[in-house]
Amino acid sequence: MSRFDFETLLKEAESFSAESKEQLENFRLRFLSKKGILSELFSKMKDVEPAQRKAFGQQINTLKKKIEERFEEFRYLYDQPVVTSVPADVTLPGEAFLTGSHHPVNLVRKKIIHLFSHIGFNISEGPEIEDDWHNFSALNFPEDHPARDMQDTFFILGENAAAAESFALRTHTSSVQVRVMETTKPPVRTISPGRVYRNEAISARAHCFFHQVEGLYIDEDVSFADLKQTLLYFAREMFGSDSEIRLRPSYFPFTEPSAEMDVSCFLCKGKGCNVCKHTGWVEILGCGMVHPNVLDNCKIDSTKFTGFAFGMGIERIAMLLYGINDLRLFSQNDVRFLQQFAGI
Ligand code: 2U9
Repeated sequence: MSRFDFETLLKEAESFSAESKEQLENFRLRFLSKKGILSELFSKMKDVEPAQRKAFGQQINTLKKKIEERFEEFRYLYDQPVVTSVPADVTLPGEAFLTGSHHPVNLVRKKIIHLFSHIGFNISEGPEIEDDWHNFSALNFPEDHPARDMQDTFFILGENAAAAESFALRTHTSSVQVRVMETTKPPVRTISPGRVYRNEAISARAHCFFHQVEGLYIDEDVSFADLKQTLLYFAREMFGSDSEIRLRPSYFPFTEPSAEMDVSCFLCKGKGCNVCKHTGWVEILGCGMVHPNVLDNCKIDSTKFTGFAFGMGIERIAMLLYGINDLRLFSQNDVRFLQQFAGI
């Protein structure tokens, strides 16, 4: 066999496998070294007839490619560092690494948004600094309502005394829904999540700001039965499919009739525990049929349209779901608190 029989050399390269580092080195010396076959082949190029030179060159290149490919394949295998240290103790505990976590208020807010979006509610947002009209008057708050008091609301006082009390930090996100009603023709089906402010002394049970989600549905023939069914859907998605709800009469200036909704205690299933104070029920939200005055204030014909509304505090729901007993934890940014929500 001629030393330069391309077919044979190519087959040799293709079938090459190194079972040791030495075998690989021999392969390198035979083909790739300065005195190796490839080098010799390249030096013969000049002796080949010009007409055959191109074909000859192509054959060398094909061979070279194959040889280098095989060499690299085994070099990778034998070039791995030799581990001389003691093998790792696989029984040692792994090294802990910190991952971020979602804030519980965000977890609950996202879940509420998600499940209302499934039944056709969109999301509306609005300003946190509100005028008196959107925060109070349009919502049928009488002029002497205690919520309008400096003791309950953070007013933003302008330099001009006459302008004083015309702006405040919103006390609920209903103000956003007033804006939606003013600019949208029914049907309106929207939820407004957001931060709200109340002039309260900070304690485990009260804070000067918290988060709400309010819902509003306005159309022809919207009834209290629609409200009940929507809230039952919400309770079962949020607290478990075996949840029941009950409505107790209440009062809000912006709804008539108004109610407070309890959900059957998802912790003790009615047996009685500290969370439900041994009643089997936990208060979750307020709701009602939108007061006709509110519809008229927003230029929606209250003889043609009706609507329901509801509102809930996100922190309250998070406290119930995750067993949190102090409102202040939500805004202290203590990583020991926040870390407990990693992976949820
Ligand atoms: C419009 C008309 C009516 C929203 C409603 C409640 C009842 C309610 C509280 C729950 C706990 C506030 O976070 S909380 O302190 N909310 O009880 N909210 S009905 O009613 C509306 C909303 C918008 C235009």
